[in-house]
Amino acid sequence: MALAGLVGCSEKVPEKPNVVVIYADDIGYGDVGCYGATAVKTPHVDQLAAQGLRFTNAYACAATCTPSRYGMLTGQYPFRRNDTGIARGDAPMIIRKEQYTVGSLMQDAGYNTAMVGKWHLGLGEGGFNNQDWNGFITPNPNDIGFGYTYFMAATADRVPCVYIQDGHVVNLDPEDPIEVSYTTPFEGEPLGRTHPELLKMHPSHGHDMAIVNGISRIGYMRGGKSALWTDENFADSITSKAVEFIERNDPKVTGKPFFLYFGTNDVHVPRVPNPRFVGATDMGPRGDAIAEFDWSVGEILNTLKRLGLDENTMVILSSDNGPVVDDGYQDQAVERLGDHKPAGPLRGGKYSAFEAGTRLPFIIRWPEKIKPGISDAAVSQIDLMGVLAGLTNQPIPDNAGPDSFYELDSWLGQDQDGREYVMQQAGTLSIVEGDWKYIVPSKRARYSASVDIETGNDTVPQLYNLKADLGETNNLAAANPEIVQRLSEKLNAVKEN
Ligand code: NG6
Ligand code: CA
Repeated sequence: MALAGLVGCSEKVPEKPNVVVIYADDIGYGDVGCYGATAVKTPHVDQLAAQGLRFTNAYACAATCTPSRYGMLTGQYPFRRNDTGIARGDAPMIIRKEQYTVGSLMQDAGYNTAMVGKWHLGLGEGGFNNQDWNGFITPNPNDIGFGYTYFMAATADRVPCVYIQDGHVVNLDPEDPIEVSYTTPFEGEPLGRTHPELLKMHPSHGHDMAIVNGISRIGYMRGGKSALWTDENFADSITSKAVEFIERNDPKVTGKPFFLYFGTNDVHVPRVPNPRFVGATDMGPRGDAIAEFDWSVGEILNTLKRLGLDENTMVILSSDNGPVVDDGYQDQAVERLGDHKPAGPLRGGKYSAFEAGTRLPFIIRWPEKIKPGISDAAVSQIDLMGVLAGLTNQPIPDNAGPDSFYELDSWLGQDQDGREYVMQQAGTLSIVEGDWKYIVPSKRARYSASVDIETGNDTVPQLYNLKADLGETNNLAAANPEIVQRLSEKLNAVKEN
């Protein structure tokens, strides 16, 4: 059905659109203007929404980064494997070399492809204290469908604090090799916990190991001085690489469309926006990092416009998981939050099975095909592969993207219902179907004090009517055993599929 709409015989077959996925880190449902934020201005995100389709009911696969990205890029639920939790900075590559990704799909469909920014899905084969950062690191994202790559291995708060381009650490001096360990400090290297006087930003919990750029991180690291990043330049650096990729891959010159997966570091910790954005909000670094994110979005949109590519480029903007205020650094995020509601009307946050963990801003703009508006259709990032397959008319190999559906119609605003159900993963699994959400019972803690987030775990089944009770305050499970049973059976069927 979806395909017929695009390649119908009465219509001229349109040129395949370029596709840009802008993927924020830890930006919540209420963090940008078009979803209700007022304490920070996000004119570029808002413009994208005004010119495109803004979804109110869109989900990431999980409430943390690694599983969310795994699901979106492979089309396989992260809970199907036990090694998709938040990855260490030296984790071996999680997506296997032989796995099919959205990058592979787009290459097969004739696109030039790239991933720029945050990776956090492991690298190489050695892994776990055994990664060699000084040669060609393989396998890497170039092996799974991304023709050009420029990224950080994990997160800004995890070592090694270096950029990697096409498998090589950028600006590495061979005379000063990098050593990384996640278990043992290197002799003579100052640490956050032993030398707090060297820090310009102090941890609030964890993050007391290697010091890079006056900020202590997770993990130990030595060497690689010439390759170390400067947090203040992070957005500039990755945004310029993304812009250069678009410029180099202008289809008018290459004859091929492009696909860019751009993962920002904003607004993950440590939040150290460029001085240009310091003071952009009254909220301190977390608010200023949102302003910096918006700037990055603007740079991408301006580039598309300048090259005359904006009409036939599908821009998808979302986030990997919900918001957290104190995620481990004393950066004034709590003290200066004011009235800002990072999760908007939703309960929970990052790490949480409640809605704020996975329900996120989700905007798609494609002027040639999508009528601007708001969609309440249920959509999930797990469908990126299916949607891009439909969009490019490119078949997916049999075993690829097993959980990804051809939801092209809902992503283009032509179907107001969307997915029949949406699976979510936090400490436990949940399923949303229509107005109902069911959270599987779990013995895990109900509250995480360090981040001040309700995790959504409970030892009893939870059932919420999201239409009547978006804030998930009224557990209706006991009163509706048959709905609990139906959703629980559905969830198990998907899980065991
Ligand atoms: C947690 C970190 C947190 C953040 C998160 C991953 C501590 C105490 N907390 O373990 O700061 O890095 O992992 O975030 O170390 S994510 O968005 O990449 O999933
Ligand atoms: Ca994240």
